Amino acid sequence: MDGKMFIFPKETNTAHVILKPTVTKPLQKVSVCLNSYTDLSRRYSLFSIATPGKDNAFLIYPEPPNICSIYINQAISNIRIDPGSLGWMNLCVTWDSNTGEVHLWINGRHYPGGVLMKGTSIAAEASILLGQDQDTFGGGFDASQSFVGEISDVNMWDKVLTPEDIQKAISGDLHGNLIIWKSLVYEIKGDVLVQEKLQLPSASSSNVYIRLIVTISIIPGSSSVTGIIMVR
Ligand SMILES: [Ca+2]
Repeated sequence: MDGKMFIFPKETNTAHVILKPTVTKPLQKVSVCLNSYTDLSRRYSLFSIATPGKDNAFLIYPEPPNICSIYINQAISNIRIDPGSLGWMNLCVTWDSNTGEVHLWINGRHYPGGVLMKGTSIAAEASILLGQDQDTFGGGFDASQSFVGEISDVNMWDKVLTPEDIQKAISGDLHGNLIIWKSLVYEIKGDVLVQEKLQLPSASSSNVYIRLIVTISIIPGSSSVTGIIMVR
């Protein structure tokens, strides 16, 4: 799926993508990163894992404008986020059973997610999907919780990413080991499209990220301009 994305064109209780991990095993540590775009103003499921008896074993559930809820084994953390974060997002969630700590990263900004379900694990038998919130194992969808928009660069690890790892994942330099976007194994159900990601013509062969930081300070009688340009 390198250079491609999933498009969920409309609100349904059917459209979803089933993701097949490379290995199935109980997870005591997990990280998930993805990019998404939506203009939904209601809450929606972004990434849903159900296990037998636990429909919200791992769920990323934004509630615009300023909440992103994370579920681990049915327990919920409502994380308050910058309202400007929604729309285009690159998002990572990490969870570590040893401490129970949840961390959320949106567009490079860190939001502590508190402590959830310390000492538990996410069961090996997992139904992992995009586009719908599961209320049963692999089903129980509700159109009013469905995703409408674009999702790409979905990766999942059986470890907790460090801030440096998060940066690499956002840049496309770190690939998942359980779900690997560039060699994604998936199954589309219902109305979901696969399309090329739109990129600038000059950036057709690789992803290019440009961050421009400019600070301007004006002292009476003189002025100085400092600019930092980071190009990858
Ligand atoms: Ca659910």
